[in-house]
Amino acid sequence: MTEEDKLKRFNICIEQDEKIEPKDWMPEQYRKTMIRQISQHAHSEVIGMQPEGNWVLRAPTLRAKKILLAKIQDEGGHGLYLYSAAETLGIDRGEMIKQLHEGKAKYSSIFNYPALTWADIGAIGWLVDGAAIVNQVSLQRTSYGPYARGMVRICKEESFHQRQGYEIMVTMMNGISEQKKMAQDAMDRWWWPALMMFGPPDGESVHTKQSMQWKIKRESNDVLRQRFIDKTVDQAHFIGLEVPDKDLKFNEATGHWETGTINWKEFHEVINGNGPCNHQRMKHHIKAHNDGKWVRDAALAFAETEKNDQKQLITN
Ligand code: BYC
Repeated sequence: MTEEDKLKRFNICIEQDEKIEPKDWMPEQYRKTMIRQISQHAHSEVIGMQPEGNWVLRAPTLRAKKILLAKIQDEGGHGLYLYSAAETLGIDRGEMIKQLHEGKAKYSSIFNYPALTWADIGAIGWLVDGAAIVNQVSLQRTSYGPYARGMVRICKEESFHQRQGYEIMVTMMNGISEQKKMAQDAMDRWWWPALMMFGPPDGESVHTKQSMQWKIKRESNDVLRQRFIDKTVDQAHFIGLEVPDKDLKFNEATGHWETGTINWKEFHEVINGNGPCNHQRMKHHIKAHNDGKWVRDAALAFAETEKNDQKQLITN
């Protein structure tokens, strides 16, 4: 089959909403885009364990600690599914980690903000996982098979994460005035960064047009951001939280909440390495990776022994 025929077949597949699978032919740029997005998604899941890990030893009850531990473990698992999905495209996990450590691969801007109080754990679950679900429900229909299937499982777990976060916020808003203040303070600090998670506005998004044509992205950054805003503003008001936006208003004609302007200068600062915690997050990841080298070496040595034992068994 000529390259032209292969491209034709690929385009028909996309048009008919069939999944692209690892051994299928795909344009090199499609492969590169998928590796970029899936590996950045995987890095986000793993780096995202850090702000929450900060609170495991200070969770207010045993129940809260168990829930938080389970959630953090889930995030690690999501990272693993996603690294595996990216590996089906021909890149090695070690190479992806190297790109992260060298600053060549990004991870979500949101994880460069600190988790200062227990209410931040509520805000992360409710707002950060809430935003992630809106994005990931849409990605369940992405055109690359292994990524789409990974998203189905991840969304189920994110749904539990979002609810546990909202439960923390509800508890605090039903508490004493200090707890209410703490919950509002967390809302004030996490609201705008959560809106930035969806990426730059459509007019400035470099990858959206091509990614939508290939059905990698099924909806644009602004469409998903608006969906999150509409859901979340009502949830905030229901428990008595204020949205930190003096320009927020409900547009009766469109049925949507309209927000003030997002500080895109802050977003660019954060994704270019200058957020409040970028340095700390990378330093911690590099240290954990280096500290874990002996585990990887031991696992490889064990696999080698097993392989040799198998060989001997066959020759005997
Ligand atoms: N942060 O052309 P655009 C979680 C970059 S973790 C950093 O719109 P695209 C959780 C973008 O990469 C869930 N960078 O790009 C875990 C590009 O730069 P490069 C994380 C961002 O790809 C633990 C440039 O800006 N979810 O839930 O079409 C605890 C131009 O952007 C961001 C995912 O990773 C950002 N926010 O669209 C709790 C979802 N936004 O690569 C919770 C998967 C944009 O050219 N990813 N950039 O250097 C996606 O859906 C898409 O990649 C995005 C961006 C919507 C994020």
